[in-house]
Amino acid sequence: MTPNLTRRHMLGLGALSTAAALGFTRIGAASAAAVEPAAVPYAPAVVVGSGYGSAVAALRLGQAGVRTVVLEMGRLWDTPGPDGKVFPSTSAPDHRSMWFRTRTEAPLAQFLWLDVVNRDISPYPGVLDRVNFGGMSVYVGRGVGGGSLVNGGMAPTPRRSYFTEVFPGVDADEMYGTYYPRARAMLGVNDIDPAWFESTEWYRFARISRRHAHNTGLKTVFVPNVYDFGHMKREAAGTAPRSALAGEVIYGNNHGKKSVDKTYLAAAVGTGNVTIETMQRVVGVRPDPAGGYVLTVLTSDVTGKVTQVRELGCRQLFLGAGSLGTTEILLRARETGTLPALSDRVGLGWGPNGNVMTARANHLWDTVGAHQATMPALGIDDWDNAANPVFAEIAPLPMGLEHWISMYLAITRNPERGHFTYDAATDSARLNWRREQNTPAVNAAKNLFDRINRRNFTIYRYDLFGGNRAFADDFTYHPLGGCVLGEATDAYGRAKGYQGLYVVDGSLVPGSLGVNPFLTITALAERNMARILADPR
Ligand code: FAE
Repeated sequence: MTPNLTRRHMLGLGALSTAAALGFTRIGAASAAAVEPAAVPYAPAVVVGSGYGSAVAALRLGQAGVRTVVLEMGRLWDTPGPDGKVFPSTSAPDHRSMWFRTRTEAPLAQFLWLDVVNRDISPYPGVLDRVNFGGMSVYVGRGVGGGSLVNGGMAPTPRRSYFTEVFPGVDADEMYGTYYPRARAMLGVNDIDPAWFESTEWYRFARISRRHAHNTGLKTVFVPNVYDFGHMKREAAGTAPRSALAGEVIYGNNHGKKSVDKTYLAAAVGTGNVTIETMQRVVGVRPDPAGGYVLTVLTSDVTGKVTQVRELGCRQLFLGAGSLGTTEILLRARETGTLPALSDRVGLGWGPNGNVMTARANHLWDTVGAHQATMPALGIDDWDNAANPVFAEIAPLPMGLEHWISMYLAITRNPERGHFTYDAATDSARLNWRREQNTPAVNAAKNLFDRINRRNFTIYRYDLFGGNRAFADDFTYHPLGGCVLGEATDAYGRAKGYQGLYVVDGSLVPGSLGVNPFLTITALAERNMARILADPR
């Protein structure tokens, strides 16, 4: 098994593009000639969703010769719009930016307390969704590639000691020796050239924040990324089309970013065994009396209208719809009685990875630069501070003008957990998370940034997050848990109570990881798929 890009992989990428050009939502080849039940259309394996966990499952199934259908509720993102671009820019978002909205809901709602960030848009299956629950909003990606389409690309590896605490039942030697390196190679994780980082205007904002951290006696580390830093350098030199240097990130990157549609999923389609179908939302799962499962799938058009309700059978079902999506599918199945033997742990153990954003106002002489790359490359690493562990990424705020703002995404060790309940009236999963549950995260971030402010004679910005707040504690980019490994599933993601039913995504992670999660989600999926293929159960 070669983890790196192969010829088949490139063929797969071609297949993804050609299918999109044809406006075709089914991609790949049906090759198996096995005897299959006739009652409903059937695939030996179905993968729900197409983010990190799903992408790993699809590739490894395809390589094992298993004919696999991937069902994704969003669209395939590779057809340019009238502006010649696949994704809209962050400064001028249009219908492509958000999932069925009439107005964008950007994380940073204001500037100087003014609502100058968000825009009216027409409803469309756009690439970024914000799922609003009472005390917490969750940002997720929609489309072939899931969160990899919209995220900041940061791919740090968690402290081994914390990983062991979070996953006591997982062999850390195996993870750190085999699966993290495999995931990094497949995802195309790379490091910024330190010499370029020191000299380029595009990371001046990070160098200023680093100086203030160092003044405070804090350590900083470079954060690896899946954005191609070589491409970024060429963007700066004017020899490659701009994306990270053109303000693109949360509504998609038109260049430079290795999202999983360009890595794992392209390789999966390249095996000839994997088909990806878009605008397909899985809402129901029931056991097939003949063995395996029957899914209820809604097909929608770009207006959101359901154009077809159908059933699809499979022998093996891999759920990779993300923490919210997978948990909802299983919770609904358990509570409506289609899969009643699922564990009573389904729905539990959810957390926002201790996410809190904050911002500081710098002195006039500490300019952060009008030019800022959108991919963070540096973090303040105070995770070893036992009394107050924080890993704070130095985030850009690319507004095209000097604003003297230092922005951060702090990841803290918040022990609070939420849980999901099934709401029959809306047929959906409700997240039970009270706003106060983020107080430990805010306190930890405040402890760190109070020290930085004191030492550098600076203050917080109160104009960016609404409600005169210095800390944004009401949204997360890192939804984790809901079907926790070893609780709702066995030690490899096999759902308790049923055979041939697997969870492969971020819902396996119990609410906290100490760093950004996609590398770990990918590595864990690699580990679990290796076991599942050897021992399906
Ligand atoms: P995910 O990538 O969310 O994929 C789930 C897929 O399933 C999506 O494509 C859904 O549309 C689809 N789906 C959901 N329900 C259904 C259904 N019922 N039927 C069919 N399809 C369905 O899952 N993480 C990092 O490590 N580094 C970062 O720099 C970073 N930055 C982020 C920035 C933003 C703005 C956001 C939103 C997230 C960021 N994350 C980052 C988080 C990261 O993207 C996330 O942890 C992973 O994408 C989760 O991977 P999963 O495989 O769990």
